[in-house]
Amino acid sequence: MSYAEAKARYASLGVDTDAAIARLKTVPVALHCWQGDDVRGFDTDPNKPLTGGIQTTGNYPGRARTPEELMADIDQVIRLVPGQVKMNLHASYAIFDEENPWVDRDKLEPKHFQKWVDFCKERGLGCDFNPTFFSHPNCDPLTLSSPNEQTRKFWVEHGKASVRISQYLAEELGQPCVMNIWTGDGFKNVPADRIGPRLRYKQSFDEILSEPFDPEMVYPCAESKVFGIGVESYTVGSAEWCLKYAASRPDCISLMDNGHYHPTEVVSDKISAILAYDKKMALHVTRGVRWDSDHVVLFDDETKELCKEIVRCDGLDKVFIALDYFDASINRISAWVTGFRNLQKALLFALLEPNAELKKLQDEGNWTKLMVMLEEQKTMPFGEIWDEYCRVCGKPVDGAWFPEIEKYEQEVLSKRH
Ligand code: RNT
Ligand code: ZN
Repeated sequence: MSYAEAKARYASLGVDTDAAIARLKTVPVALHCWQGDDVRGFDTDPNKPLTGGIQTTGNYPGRARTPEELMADIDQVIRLVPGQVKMNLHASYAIFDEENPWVDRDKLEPKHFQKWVDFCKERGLGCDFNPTFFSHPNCDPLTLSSPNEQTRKFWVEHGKASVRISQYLAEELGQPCVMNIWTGDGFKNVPADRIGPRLRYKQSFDEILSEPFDPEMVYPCAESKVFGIGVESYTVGSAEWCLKYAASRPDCISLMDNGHYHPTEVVSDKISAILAYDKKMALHVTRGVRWDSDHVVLFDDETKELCKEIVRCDGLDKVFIALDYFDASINRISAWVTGFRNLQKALLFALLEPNAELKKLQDEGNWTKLMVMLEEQKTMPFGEIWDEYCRVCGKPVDGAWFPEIEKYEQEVLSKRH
């Protein structure tokens, strides 16, 4: 089947495939720098353990060890994915050199991210930012909720430094910067005081956000979690805590990571609930598997449902989409590209639904026809539209990108020892 034939099939449902393609091209999706080096960053000993309840497993060869290697790998990803990439950095990816020697996280400055700004400018990308509250000796293991005032202050200062860096990224790149606050604060064992850490957490967030920033350009978020590995009994920044915190301030938005809920609970159903109240929200798109919340994103049911909800809620400009996963057991660039392409596929799939017609059927109570139409969507000639989207973006179609990765592995990654 040709694109023209597939387009005609969709047109018979009232769906304009060219319009869907044109719309998707403008939607930024944040690419997480941390898939390339197993969340190690450049600001502490690369052999330190990953803490905060997150874990990478596997030791596939070719991990990026320097900013230059990581940037080269990201370039390889950008060459192979259609759509509008936005960078997403963690504070631990600060770049130090002779001119700007190492400083601890509470002393980070915009200048430590200047090379990333240059990287983004050369490629026309915006950039999101994340303070890094894990894998550091000052996690006791708590950070922003620590009862040790010196520890808590250190992390508040890190948060404030991150606000200044986010403002700098937004100004330099001319695009808003989503600044996400996630910590692994919580306990392996059953606590006796659940409210103390949550009150300190609130105070710390307030202190961080007292740092001046332009709310039109910097969007601070609170990301919740249900539990992490080694943090099974209690999480300070739970779903309720984060929702209530974001609701308490006009300048803070909710970030939902779809790996951070109970196994049968889905974020796709939560998007409309948030957008019924808020003009903005943020997502970490990932794939939870049993205890792990960070597997590579697939073109699976929940990824499709998430994207359908974004589109159906008219949320493409309201929901800030970021990828968040880290797999060290397979080629890391393939992991990045697979997840990014799958998210693009899911968004395109969602944009190709006859949503006005489906909504009408629901409102009329015609659940019979609604079910039939929803099922028939699944076998529409989507692959042809997807190929066309890749071509329009000047990026390889399915089948054409993986050989590039194999070549890069052979020529570049396999030489990293
Ligand atoms: C961890 C959170 C968090 C991290 C990144 C590295 O469970 O999802 O977003 O994955 O900040
Ligand atoms: Zn996340």
